[in-house]
Amino acid sequence: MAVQAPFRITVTVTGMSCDHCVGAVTEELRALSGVRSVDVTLGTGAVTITSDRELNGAEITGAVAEAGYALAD
Ligand SMILES: [Cu+2]
Repeated sequence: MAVQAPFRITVTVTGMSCDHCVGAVTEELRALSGVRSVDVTLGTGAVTITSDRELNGAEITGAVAEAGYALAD
């Protein structure tokens, strides 16, 4: 049985200023296949994504952009 621990990555999203921003980013990231949870800390812009598969940078960047935000360098 191939049970794999969930993958977890933390990125920094710039420009979020309120709960609406958090909701938009969370919604887009949760739409990616395999994503289990998205945890956003508004004050720092830290976004931790837990998923069943390894996400690639382009899809994370794309989802964040879809919400109207960008990743910090
Ligand atoms: Cu906002």
